Amino acid sequence: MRFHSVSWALVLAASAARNVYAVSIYDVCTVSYVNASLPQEVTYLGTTPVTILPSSIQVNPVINNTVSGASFFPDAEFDYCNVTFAYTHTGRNDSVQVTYWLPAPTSFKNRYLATGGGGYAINSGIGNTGSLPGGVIYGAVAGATDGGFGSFSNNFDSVYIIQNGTVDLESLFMFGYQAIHELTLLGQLFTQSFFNMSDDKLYSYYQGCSEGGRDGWSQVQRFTDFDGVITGAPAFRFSFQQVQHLYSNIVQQTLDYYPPACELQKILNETLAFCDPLDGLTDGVVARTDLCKLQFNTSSIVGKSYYCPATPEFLGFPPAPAWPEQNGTVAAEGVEVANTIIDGLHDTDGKRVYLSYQPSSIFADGYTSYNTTSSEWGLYINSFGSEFVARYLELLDTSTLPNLDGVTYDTLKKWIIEGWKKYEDTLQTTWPDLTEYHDSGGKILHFHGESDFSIPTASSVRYHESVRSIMYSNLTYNESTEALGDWYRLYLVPGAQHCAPNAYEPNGPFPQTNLGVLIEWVENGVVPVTLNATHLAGDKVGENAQICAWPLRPLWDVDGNMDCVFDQASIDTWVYDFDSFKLPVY
Ligand SMILES: *[C@@H]1O[C@H](CO)[C@@H](O)[C@H](O)[C@H]1NC(C)=O
Ligand SMILES: *[C@@H]1O[C@H](CO)[C@@H](O)[C@H](O)[C@H]1NC(C)=O
Ligand SMILES: *[C@@H]1O[C@H](CO)[C@@H](O)[C@H](O)[C@H]1NC(C)=O
Ligand SMILES: *[C@@H]1O[C@H](CO)[C@@H](O)[C@H](O)[C@H]1NC(C)=O
Ligand SMILES: *[C@@H]1O[C@H](CO)[C@@H](O)[C@H](O)[C@H]1NC(C)=O
Ligand SMILES: *[C@@H]1O[C@H](CO)[C@@H](O)[C@H](O)[C@H]1NC(C)=O
Ligand SMILES: *[C@@H]1O[C@H](CO)[C@@H](O)[C@H](O)[C@H]1NC(C)=O
Ligand SMILES: *[C@@H]1O[C@H](CO)[C@@H](O)[C@H](O)[C@H]1NC(C)=O
Ligand SMILES: *[C@@H]1O[C@H](CO)[C@@H](O)[C@H](O)[C@H]1NC(C)=O
Ligand SMILES: *[C@@H]1O[C@H](CO)[C@@H](O)[C@H](O)[C@H]1NC(C)=O
Ligand SMILES: *[C@@H]1O[C@H](CO)[C@@H](O)[C@H](O)[C@H]1NC(C)=O
Ligand SMILES: *[C@@H]1O[C@H](CO)[C@@H](O)[C@H](O)[C@H]1NC(C)=O
Ligand SMILES: [Ca+2]
Repeated sequence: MRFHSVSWALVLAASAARNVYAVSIYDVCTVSYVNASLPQEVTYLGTTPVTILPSSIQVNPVINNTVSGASFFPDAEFDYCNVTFAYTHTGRNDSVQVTYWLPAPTSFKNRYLATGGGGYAINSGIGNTGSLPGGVIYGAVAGATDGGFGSFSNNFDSVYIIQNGTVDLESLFMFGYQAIHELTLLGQLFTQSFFNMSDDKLYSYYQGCSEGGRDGWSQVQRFTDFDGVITGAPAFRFSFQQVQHLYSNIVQQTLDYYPPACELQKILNETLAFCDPLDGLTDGVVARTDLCKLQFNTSSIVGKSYYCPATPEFLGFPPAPAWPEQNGTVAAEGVEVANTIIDGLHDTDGKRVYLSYQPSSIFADGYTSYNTTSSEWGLYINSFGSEFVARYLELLDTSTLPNLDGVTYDTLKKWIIEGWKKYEDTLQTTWPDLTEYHDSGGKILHFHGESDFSIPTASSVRYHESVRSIMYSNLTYNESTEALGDWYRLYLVPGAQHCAPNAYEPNGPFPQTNLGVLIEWVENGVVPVTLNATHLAGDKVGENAQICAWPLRPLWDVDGNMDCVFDQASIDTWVYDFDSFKLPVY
């Protein structure tokens, strides 16, 4: 009873602090009301003066909007006020467009959500398939920016090179971290003013995956804008991440063996079949890629026959060339290529330069192309890695390297170092001391698909370990893990691919309700001991699942119950010594 009355008092106090909005969306979703809610004079976003361009303001209510089938938020129907306008950096005469989706006044819950991009995009699109609905359905004003790159669909790579050798540094800093920071500070001002919040607490969140994950870290490492952030599969340690996309190509070139695409798919399928049950549950999901690394001897695949039908060129993600029908048996050279890819980049002295994908990931960087004239398999140059070297290192206005002639493992290392130095203060995004963010009370929910084929899962583990060891150097492993877990938690999502569920492991769950979980943590103190997830496909579609927090690993018993266990040998497979470098690599 006592408890009961105490919680009632808290509930009443909480609701008393919130505004009651009598107005309808039609009353306030107008150009004049939005205009009046925005700063009329030069305003400072942090230290940066900006001016809103009043003639740019566009506003319209959107009623009964429905969203469904998204990975990062549940299906929903909602109304929102669709606001778009531009501002200029005072004195620079540039133009940065932002868009904010505001919940109807009756649905607003004193929350703000900033969203980020993917690839070289700084937003995930500004329609229902982007990230903005994910905020509105939780009562948050949700914002996205065009970074000043010309339009919401123009990416950073289309504006960075003014002409060969001449770069636009302003756009680099905007992409690196500044645009999301400005989007956030402006969005907070606008939200408070639009909803007459006066002194009410506005909870601020960030959600993004891939480049959007890096965007999130770029903020946490520099600012204290947020109460909580969600960073999925971040594209950080940028030069390492981008150059490693070329590693699979260089493995093939070095070993002089270009596996037919179907041979690599057969190696993948055999890996999935052997490693699936190691986690205790035979469900087609490799929830323990670490046990897979420890126990699967891939030479058992040599000699197995494979078949694949012809497939047309695919220019989506990940891109693939046209492949003919393929029949054959797995060669020892094919297995060696696969093993070397998974082992990760070493220099010619045998010292480790970087880490790689987990077994169970498709070999997207290792795709090969078929020459119908010579009937031979050859390189299919990875587009991310190739663009990074051509555009961001060589500063050429092109998306591709013409070839990889003469490129060795040592060349990759050289490119990594060059990019590291060039972009250390903008794109690298691995600053490991998060004291200011932590002291401000901020929370971090970091997740990564365990079968990610585009950003190695171990890349996230490494950064989490860097933060743990830098911030808690005086504590034991267990003490520091516990202390860090109070505010920064990492989850590896079984079977998930890059920021999405995985057709190869359809029975894996996906953390669709991350923002709901983060809100519970920030606003109600509910620590996500395990991460809430949902089966979005497969045999258990619609069912709930829970995902273990690193360093604990999932293990199912004979009754099909999952435990999160501590397994030192498994953890060790995730930790790497980059002894090729004298400097620490966070
Ligand atoms: C916005 O407000 C300013 C100042 O009140 C006014 O001068 C301007 O005309 C308004 N613009 C629009 C588009 O309503
Ligand atoms: C939201 O506003 C933008 C800018 O005016 C417009 O292009 C877009 O079509 C609007 N979306 C909807 C659903 O009304
Ligand atoms: C929105 O849906 C409600 C309930 O179905 C309906 O009454 C209303 O007319 C719809 N409004 C618009 C603008 O479509
Ligand atoms: C600012 O930019 C606009 C549009 O790009 C251009 O018309 C104007 O001349 C510029 N003003 C200055 C002071 O450069
Ligand atoms: C904010 O206050 C103004 C002035 O009282 C009022 O016109 C407006 O409707 C209020 N806005 C909301 C969202 O309640
Ligand atoms: C691999 O497994 C998938 C089903 O997950 C199947 O469609 C494909 O044909 C298999 N590939 C080979 C080479 O056996
Ligand atoms: C894997 O199997 C091959 C062939 O049976 C054997 O030669 C090799 O030693 C095994 N490797 C390991 C690490 O056990
Ligand atoms: C590949 O094998 C299948 C049956 O396994 C057969 O139908 C097909 O003709 C073969 N294709 C080629 C190109 O050898
Ligand atoms: C395909 O092979 C032919 C014959 O060897 C060669 O002339 C041609 O350059 C090759 N094409 C590509 C794209 O490598
Ligand atoms: C810029 O470099 C690219 C790649 O080398 C080249 O194709 C292009 O012609 C160059 N542009 C100019 C204007 O020199
Ligand atoms: C370890 O360092 C942290 C942060 O500086 C400090 O709060 C804590 O008291 C220290 N713990 C011990 C056991 O010295
Ligand atoms: C957890 O996920 C289930 C669906 O699997 C959902 O119904 C529930 O609301 C989620 N919990 C939170 C806190 O979002
Ligand atoms: Ca399994």
